[in-house]
Amino acid sequence: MIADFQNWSKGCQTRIETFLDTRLPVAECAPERLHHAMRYVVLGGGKRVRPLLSFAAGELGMADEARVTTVAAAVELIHAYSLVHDDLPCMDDDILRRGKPTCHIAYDEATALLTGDSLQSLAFQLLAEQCLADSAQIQLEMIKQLALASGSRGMAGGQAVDLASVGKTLSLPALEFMHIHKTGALIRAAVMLGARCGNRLRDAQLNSLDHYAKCVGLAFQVVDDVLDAEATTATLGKTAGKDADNDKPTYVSILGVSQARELADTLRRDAFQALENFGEEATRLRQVTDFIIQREF
Ligand code: GRG
Repeated sequence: MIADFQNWSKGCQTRIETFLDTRLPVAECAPERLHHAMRYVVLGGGKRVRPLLSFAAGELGMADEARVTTVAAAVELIHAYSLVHDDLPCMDDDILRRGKPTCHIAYDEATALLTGDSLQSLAFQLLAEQCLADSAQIQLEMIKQLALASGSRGMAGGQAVDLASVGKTLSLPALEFMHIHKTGALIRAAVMLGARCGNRLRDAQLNSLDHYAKCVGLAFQVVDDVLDAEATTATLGKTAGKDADNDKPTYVSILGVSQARELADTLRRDAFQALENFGEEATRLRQVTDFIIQREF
């Protein structure tokens, strides 16, 4: 079973890497420095958790693999852009990402800003230039969903709350609100866009899947907080212990490590429950959920 998941996830990771490699502008094309930086931050790193979720949800929705590859790549580009901007001195100010110097360290701040901007634009270009759903209306809804998930009512909004909460004590619901937006919205989009490339799922099933995605998004963040507190910089490929150093409220600062781990398990159970009306066709989603909960980096 584990070997089967490893083979499947390797296949997905190779597919997404090859697709991104061909869709990112070549480094030799002007402006060379910007294109080089875009390729530097996107290619050859990261766990590709969001693409794995899109592929697993795509299998559930019986979606065409080429369509899912495109939406998975678009979501990963938005994620990569968010990491580049998050690492800037005006935000988290970090020097290490995916085991190598952050974009503004390897290049410069202006290039990092433009790299993030360009990755975000490329994501929407990919979604607009190919047929990804059975109707133009569904495809437009998918594009809107990614825009909402990325913007002020999604990831960027969550980041704004995060920056404003440094040095403050947050209640658990306030922390949850922040993460549902900052991390959860994009994870939810990864799942829903993957499923909506196909046409198998009815509205009630899409609602169950959306609930699953919300639970997984939150679980992802709870585990991220635990890893930040417990893992090493070498294992994570990014600076460990940043949350405590920056005096940021986290699940670990509010609950402690062991209760935070219990919360991750509860969210895993809730996620599995949301999938209970699905059969074997949701096996990949269950496996990706466990990969997210059990990951060590
Ligand atoms: C700058 C608009 C804007 C948003 C930034 C997502 C985010 C918001 C910042 C990232 C900072 C951070 C470490 C958030 C915690 C959760 C998270 C997104 C971790 C990194 O994601 P992984 O573990 O990374 O999927 P890889 O490198 O594996 O892709």
